[in-house]
Amino acid sequence: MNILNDEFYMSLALDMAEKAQGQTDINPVVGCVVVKDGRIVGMGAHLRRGTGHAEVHALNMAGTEAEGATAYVTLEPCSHYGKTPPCSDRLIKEKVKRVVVAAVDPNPQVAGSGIERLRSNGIEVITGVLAERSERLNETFNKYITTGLPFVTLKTASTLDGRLASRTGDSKWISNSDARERVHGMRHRHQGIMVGIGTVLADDPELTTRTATPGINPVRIVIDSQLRIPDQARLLNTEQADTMIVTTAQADPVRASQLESRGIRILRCGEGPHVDLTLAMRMLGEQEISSILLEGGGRLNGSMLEAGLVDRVTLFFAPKLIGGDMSTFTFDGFEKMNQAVTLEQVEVETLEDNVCISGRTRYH
Ligand code: AOF
Ligand code: ZN
Repeated sequence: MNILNDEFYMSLALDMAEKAQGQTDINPVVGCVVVKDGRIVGMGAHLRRGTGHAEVHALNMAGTEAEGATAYVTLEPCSHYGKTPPCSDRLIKEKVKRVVVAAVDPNPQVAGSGIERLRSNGIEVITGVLAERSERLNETFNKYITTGLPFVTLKTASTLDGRLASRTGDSKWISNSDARERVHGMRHRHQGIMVGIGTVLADDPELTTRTATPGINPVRIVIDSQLRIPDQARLLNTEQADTMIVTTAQADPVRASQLESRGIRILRCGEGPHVDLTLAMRMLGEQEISSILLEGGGRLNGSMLEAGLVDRVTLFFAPKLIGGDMSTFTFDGFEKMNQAVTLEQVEVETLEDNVCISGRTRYH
């Protein structure tokens, strides 16, 4: 698209926001472009929680050119004092003439009041330009800010017959290198990465972000109701990334303090014998973990799905058939087809001979 219209500039603002995914902590990704007389005079993105919002960077660049200009913002300008002052006030102060917004900010402290404030100060405001793309970029933020719960993306890499490993537990490698590279990008974009103790015992994973360019490591979260994690597990080496273990009130306090003395955070969720996953999500949210990439194994995948705690499913399939019972989802299963968890907004992508299917879950 190369016509100079609202979508042209908004897509540039969205491109900036998209590239900042994974580095804004619990904050949304936001981009802003300021245009005056057919020329871009300022642009910016929110890059880190606690630092300037997108509008502030773009307006600083525009300087006096902001007067009479149009500002394109991927998220409604804020109207509250958070870690930074309200962007809507700044747009008013700079005498911007028109503001084009993609999505409304679902933060209850904002939720339309930023737009209201601009309008009541005589600024023309247009909303909904490329809104869906903005909402998709901030799907984790949108859930967390309205519920306090982390957004969970369940990812699997399986054979075509839905197996995570061979019957002897061999899993290296199922998916191709493009799919594996994609997963590391997903790790970068989530604040937490979660596995069950079964996966730790079977694979001794590192769960760090290994991409061609350095990525950010999510906090590693292990669901381990009896603190069975072995001393030599790679996840207990916290040089590169933090580790949290989610267990129960029944867990051995001596083992817990040994682990804590190695810098591991222990979260007790429920009386046991199993971890209360619903409570775990609430407690992880309280720890300001707003997004989690769930990487299995089959038992934890099944339990999380059954408990209705999965928001997005991203499944990579390799064209292989292996049989056995190492299923991607291990749980009793629903009785009727109309109880199935269905996917919406489904996206299908081929990565050479692998296929990725992703969608938002809908529970019945
Ligand atoms: C904007 N532009 O670039 C961002 C916005 O603690 P603070 O001050 O950083 O405020 C965080 C809240 O501000 C966040 O929850 C969301 O509602 C909004 N983020 N708003 O106008 C931005 N990052
Ligand atoms: Zn703001």
